[in-house]
Amino acid sequence: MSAFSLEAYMEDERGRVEAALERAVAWIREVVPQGVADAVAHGVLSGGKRLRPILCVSAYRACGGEVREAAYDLGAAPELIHAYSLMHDDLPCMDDAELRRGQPTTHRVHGERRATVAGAALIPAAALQALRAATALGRDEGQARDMARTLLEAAGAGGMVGGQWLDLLGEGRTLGAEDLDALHRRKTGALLTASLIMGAQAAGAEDRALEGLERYGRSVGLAFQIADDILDATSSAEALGKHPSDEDLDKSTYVSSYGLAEARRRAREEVHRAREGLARSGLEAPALDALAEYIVERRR
Ligand code: GRG
Repeated sequence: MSAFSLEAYMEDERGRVEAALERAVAWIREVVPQGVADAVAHGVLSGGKRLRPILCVSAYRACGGEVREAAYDLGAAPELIHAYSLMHDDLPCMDDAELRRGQPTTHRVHGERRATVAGAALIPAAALQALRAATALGRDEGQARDMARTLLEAAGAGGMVGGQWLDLLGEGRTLGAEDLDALHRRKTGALLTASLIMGAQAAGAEDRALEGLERYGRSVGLAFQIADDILDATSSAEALGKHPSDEDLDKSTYVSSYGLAEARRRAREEVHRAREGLARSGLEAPALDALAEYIVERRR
């Protein structure tokens, strides 16, 4: 355990994830018109922590999967959904954001129409990416379909899109603890959890491992969002590379609802739960263990 270096692990994993995302964008370029493809490339290849693919491959590895290129191609699938969600979230009809990851947002560079079409193109592309990668990893048709379903359920109205809607409805209102948790379990937690489950499904994991990862994902998802709210409230737009902030948008956050100290306490509590959930499943997963800590300690 003590020999595990998360920093080295993440640097290595990010390199492989970037390569997979470049392969995915090259494939998308073959089928969509140039202007849209450029907007896709901007949204997908503009940096970011690449947490979803790293979680996916880490779960795959923890469940005994033999890591090869196709595992990163699988991890790219939830990242394509994530990229679309950020592109659409930044649009003038949503948060009207000008800055993301320290760079002008996709619609500011490529225009609103191209950013909208590029985001929409990424949804079926992500599903196809999951199916192709599952097949390349030796899963049969039914198993590949299950993996694509995991992704699409998390991305859809019962998951991220539903969470986004609750978020929009919450603007200008004070949300209670339960509403805040319900919103973020869908908006952020569902896709993070699906990334883990897809990795586990690709490795043919048993129910006990899947349940452990589900518990881990639920807690890590909440911890991630609380940390995001803390960063939003305590860092500048320059440091975060993101504008506008939640406060500018008049959104309820864990910090506005609980205060900074209690938000920090809750984030730590969720990390503890996540690690406990993992340990109970019997999975040997130093990377996932360390990632749970990273999720609340990160600076961006
Ligand atoms: C049209 C109702 C409707 C929905 C469309 C726009 C949308 C779907 C969903 C948006 C949901 C959303 C923005 C979720 C992201 C939440 C979040 C915490 C993002 C930041 O994730 P990080 O920190 O980002 O992993 P990086 O930049 O590191 O990739």
